[in-house]
Amino acid sequence: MKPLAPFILSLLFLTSQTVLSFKREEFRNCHQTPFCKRARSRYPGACTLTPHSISISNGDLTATLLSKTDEQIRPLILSLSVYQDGILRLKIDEDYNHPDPPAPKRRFQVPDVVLPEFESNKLWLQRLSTETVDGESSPSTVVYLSDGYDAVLRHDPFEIYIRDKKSGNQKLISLNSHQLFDFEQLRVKQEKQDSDNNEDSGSDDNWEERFRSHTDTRPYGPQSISFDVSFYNAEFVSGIPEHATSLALKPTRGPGVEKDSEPYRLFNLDVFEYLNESPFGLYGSIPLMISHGKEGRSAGFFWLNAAEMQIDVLGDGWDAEYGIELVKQKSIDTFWMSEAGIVDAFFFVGPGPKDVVKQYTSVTGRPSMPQLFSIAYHQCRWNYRDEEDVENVDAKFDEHDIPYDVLWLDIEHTDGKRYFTWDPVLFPNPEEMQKKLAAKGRHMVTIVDPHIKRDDSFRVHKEATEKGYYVRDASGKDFDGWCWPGSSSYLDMVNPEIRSWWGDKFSYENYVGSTPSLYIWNDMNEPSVFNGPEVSMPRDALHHGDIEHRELHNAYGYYFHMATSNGLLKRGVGNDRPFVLSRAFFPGSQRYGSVWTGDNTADWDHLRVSVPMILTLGLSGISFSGADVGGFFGNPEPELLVRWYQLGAFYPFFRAHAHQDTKRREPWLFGYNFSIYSIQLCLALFLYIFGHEGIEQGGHS
Ligand code: MIG
Repeated sequence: MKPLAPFILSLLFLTSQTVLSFKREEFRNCHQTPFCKRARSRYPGACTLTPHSISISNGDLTATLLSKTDEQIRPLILSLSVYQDGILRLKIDEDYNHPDPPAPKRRFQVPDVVLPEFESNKLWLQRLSTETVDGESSPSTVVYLSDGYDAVLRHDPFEIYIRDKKSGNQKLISLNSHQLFDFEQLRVKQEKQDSDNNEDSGSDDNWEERFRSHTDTRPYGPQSISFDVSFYNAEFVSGIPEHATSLALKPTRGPGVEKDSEPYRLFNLDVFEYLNESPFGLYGSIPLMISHGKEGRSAGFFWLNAAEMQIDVLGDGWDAEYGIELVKQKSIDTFWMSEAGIVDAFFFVGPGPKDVVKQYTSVTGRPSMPQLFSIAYHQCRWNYRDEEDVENVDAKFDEHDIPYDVLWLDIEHTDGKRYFTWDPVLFPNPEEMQKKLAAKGRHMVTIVDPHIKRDDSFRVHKEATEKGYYVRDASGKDFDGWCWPGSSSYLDMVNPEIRSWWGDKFSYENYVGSTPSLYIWNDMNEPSVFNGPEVSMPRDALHHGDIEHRELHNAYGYYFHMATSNGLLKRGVGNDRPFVLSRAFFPGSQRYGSVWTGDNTADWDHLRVSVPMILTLGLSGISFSGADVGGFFGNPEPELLVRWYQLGAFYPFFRAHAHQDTKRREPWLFGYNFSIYSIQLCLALFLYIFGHEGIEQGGHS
């Protein structure tokens, strides 16, 4: 060894230690998140709301919720709607007709997720019956849900539940059984209140909050919603992706759980080097939970809300510390907290897990049929350097007789991270490059991210600026954040006009150098903002219609994915199915393409956790997903890589990918070591192809 080697080695070790670590301090925990901290300190029994003026309107049950103790608060409007196949929808929102004080604006209700055709499944309620359930002192209003089930609104204490008529009216699933429900109403700051400094309104914490160097202004005060949901006779609960954790969700509160344990967080974030076995929020969010119990019995709960959410799974006996024995029937209790929005929740009766998924996807859509090529093997790397590199990699697959169908180009292929462009030196002939691949039946995928380089010579930026298409900061200027291209702005994709304009950018005419065999990859759409709070957009940024970013954060990536996917459909000519891979996701993303689990690591733990992550996505409607084969960060040892190929062959979306700092790892580069495993590799690929042919012939139902 040369004398320098140990030095370099230890240097490498040190840098890998600093690079390869999750930066916990960059992200908030529940305690640093005021709404989460407040909600978690609430006591069972605290909710004093009761329903009044219960009636039928437009085929729904409607009621007004009034507080028994606080006359100051505005009434809330509750509605219950019933849909075919045992689906109950609950909405609770402000009463916008209430005069004194009036709600200062409408809260955000997520559009474009529930399928328009779902409304035609509505069963128009004809009558309500009132009964006093055995052993209770207050009446309940009961409505028909399906032949097997009733939906019940108990008046006092206020509770909503579904009961199973066939099992002697046992509860199946319920909301607010522990009276943890809370709904913080919108307010505007009043000078007087501010100087009063009384407990309710005086504290400045209500109007802004700080995290590290960032200040988040809250012009409408705190506006969070929280409540408990119970799943009866359940053995475990799953769902609420995306977390790098087990399929059955472990309790986050209660006996035996560490005191400072975090709830499962749903907040789309660009998490660098995520941890295995963590409730930490990752790139996408689906607030759907599925319970599972004896005899294969399942039920589901879905809260359509795009604000930050935190969810506690409460361990058996969690309520003991409050000294109240509340529930007789065995249940798994959960506690849901969201920073903003409204209650728009769906209950699914099952009875099997498959039925729950079916019910959920009847609301949010079935997965779209993938392009046939996209269920084959994909070869990706950050980055294939230039056209020659592409040609060599492509040729090597043939030389070694390894099947592959798609070659990917990451951000370095662009001209200065201006998406829809090509680096003129490295990729001077993109059409020819794609045509060569296409001649062998292969496809190419290029990356298009949502941050737009603020450069007046870049047409996309120029148009977006002129048309006022960017998300604005709290002061009303185009939001300017730091990302790959440097100073960048972000398109306001919640606006359909902007989505349509974006879609046009994928025409062959606009995307110069693209051909019909080119498809798209959306990354960084949480959105990732390098210098923003928690590496994302400030919560007080403003969208179309004065929606605060905090209200729709988790849906931002969904809208970007949707706009891109519709853009590919628009370019026409045989492209009847889009293929767009997205990192961020939300309920409904399954309609627009596939997702992957982001920046995993080349270690055995990440290989293992990819399985529950992908299964959880599948249970949540996103059946077309995968993890980076080989692990994104770090260099896999040959056995890990081979095992990852073997597993990856069974991922619905099967793509090898690697960070730019890693060693090249195309499968033929491993010489003797790798060839020991190559028989297994061939077997894996064979099983994979065989499996997919089965799917192809079996067709789609
Ligand atoms: O911050 O485009 O997850 O797959 O290779 C890194 C470069 C940005 C993150 C993606 C990864 C991709 C990389 N991107």
